Amino acid sequence: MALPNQQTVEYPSFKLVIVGDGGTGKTTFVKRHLTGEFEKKYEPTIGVEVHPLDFFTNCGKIRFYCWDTAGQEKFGGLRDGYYIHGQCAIIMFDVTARLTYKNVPTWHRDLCRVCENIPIVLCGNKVDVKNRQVKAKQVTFHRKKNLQYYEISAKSNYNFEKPFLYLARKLAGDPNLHFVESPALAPPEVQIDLAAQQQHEAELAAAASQPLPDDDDDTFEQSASFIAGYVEYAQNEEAKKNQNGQRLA
Ligand SMILES: Nc1nc2c(ncn2[C@@H]2O[C@H](COP(=O)(O)OP(=O)(O)OP(=O)(O)O)[C@@H](O)[C@H]2O)c(=O)[nH]1
Ligand SMILES: [Mg+2]
Repeated sequence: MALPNQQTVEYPSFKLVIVGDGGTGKTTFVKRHLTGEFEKKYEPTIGVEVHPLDFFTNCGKIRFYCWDTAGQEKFGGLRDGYYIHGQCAIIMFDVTARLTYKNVPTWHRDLCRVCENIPIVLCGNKVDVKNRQVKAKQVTFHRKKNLQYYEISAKSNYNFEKPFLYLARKLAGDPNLHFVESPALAPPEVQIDLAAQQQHEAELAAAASQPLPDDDDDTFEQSASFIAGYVEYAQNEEAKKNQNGQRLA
């Protein structure tokens, strides 16, 4: 799936849509592979940027055309329009910002409206930060929707290849596919605390065997916005009544 002005390649290529709140690290993640530069300054993406990322597997080369979309509402551009013909996706949130995880169901819903039944990876980014707000065991959305989840850190290269490998295996229909060469990555910006991260991964694995919590994020978000909408409506009605009352008086 290439853009009209983009060179096409003779090996398999797939459109990968990357979504998630603004500032979660989507652009940083994509650029780890591409330019070898880590962008410290946060520059919000406007609309979408498409980058071809190649990987070498035991079955040959594979290319992901990464559609790195804007997370910020005001820079959203075509939004859902970018998802059309998406063949796989990454939904990213930031483990240091709870709201970005709360918004995951909305990104997932919007994506699935356009792209039905595509392999999707949920990524919790910035696990290099000590004071994370979303703990590994609190991440349950992937289990409800049958997605793959990885904890990643674009800044330290931790688990960089995992989402791509999962998607490549799904798209190739070969669970044994593996990468034979590591892509050239920028040197890690920070060293991850591996012992602490191993503890998080263990918690995640332990949580996977627990029953899912009753509260459904989707339902919660939807009923919360319904209640907020209703309160606004009631307040408007009340204000109208008061105005009419004043006029009649
Ligand atoms: N500590 C830490 N910071 C990161 C990591 N990844 C990205 N950042 C920082 O997070 C900020 C936002 O990164 P971007 O990649 O621009 O975020 P984005 O998701 O593309 O944002 P939008 O384009 O607005 O949707 C930047 O200041 C990055 O330096 C990470 O793994 N760890
Ligand atoms: Mg961006």
